[in-house]
Amino acid sequence: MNMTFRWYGPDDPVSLGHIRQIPGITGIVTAVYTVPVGEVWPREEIASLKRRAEEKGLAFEVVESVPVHEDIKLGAPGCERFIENYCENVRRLGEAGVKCICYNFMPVFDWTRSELSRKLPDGSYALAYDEETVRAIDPVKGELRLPGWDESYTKEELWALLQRYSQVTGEDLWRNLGRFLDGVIPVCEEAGVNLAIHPDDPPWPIFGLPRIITGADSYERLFALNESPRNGVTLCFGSLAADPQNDLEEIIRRFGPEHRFHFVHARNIKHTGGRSFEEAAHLSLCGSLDMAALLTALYETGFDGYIRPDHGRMIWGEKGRPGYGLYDRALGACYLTGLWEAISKR
Ligand code: CS2
Ligand code: MN
Repeated sequence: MNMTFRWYGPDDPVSLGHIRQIPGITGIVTAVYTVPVGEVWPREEIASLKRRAEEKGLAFEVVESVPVHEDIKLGAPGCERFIENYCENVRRLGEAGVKCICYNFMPVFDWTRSELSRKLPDGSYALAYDEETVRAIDPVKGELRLPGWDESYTKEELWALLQRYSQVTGEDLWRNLGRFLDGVIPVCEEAGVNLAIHPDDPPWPIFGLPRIITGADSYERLFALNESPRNGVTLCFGSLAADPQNDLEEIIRRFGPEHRFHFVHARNIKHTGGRSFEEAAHLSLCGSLDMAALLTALYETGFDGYIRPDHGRMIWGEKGRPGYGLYDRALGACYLTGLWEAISKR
């Protein structure tokens, strides 16, 4: 198990100097943020991330994310060019020593929350998802916006993109994911890089857009699409657990022995009724997940990949990127490292 920490690059208010002081962290998880989705990352930018990390004694072996261009997800004519660019990024990252690339296959929207700053009883602030609020939103009308939405699209662009998805079904997405993996996995094999798909967050269709990486059945189907162990998963506890029907411990025990969990996002959520939830501190006693049971299942199925604390609350007056402040994630990292030590020394 390698405990890592997400860093948003030189503009992140959390510095590498802070990260190196969190006990137990061996490396960072980051990305090149200056290149448009679908294009090739310059070697100098990759090298600069590696140099900065290593100067602070931290490894740079995990990228989150190399985003997948919408044309690939749509299976649009000409998307081969974007698949080829993706392959080139895999080669360049492999040459720089990266071992694991996280990505997702969610149409248009990445993680979705209705609140970025819900005040919890202890005075901390957390991200939250309210089912009714999200259901009432029609993104095409655009009069309502959700916090954290990708502001890189204008209203017109968003409308046009949603139009392109209007006939796309879950089956279409599976077919296009299969085509993407057929192109990229052979390059991962050569480059020594694991590809790790992040589950859809939340793991159900939103705004009429299909979502396919949602639970155990998805993993069964994903692994069958391409049998290489390079074709793996970022197991995000909080994303999958948002659907109370997902039994995470069962998922870990069932698929763990296949060694396709290359990266784990460990975070806790608290179910607040139906499919609503709020994000909690990492400790089991703060949320709905039994973190000790989940880490034990990982340990017992031979997990040897990367792990990181996922979203944290805002505590102690910190201001920063929602979910990605320093303090609560650092507490989470120490807790997870402590659990792992206790489990592995039994
Ligand atoms: C992350 C995702 O902040 C988060 O919730 O887990 O944004 C994740 O980086 C992407 O979905 C992976 O491509
Ligand atoms: Mn995650």
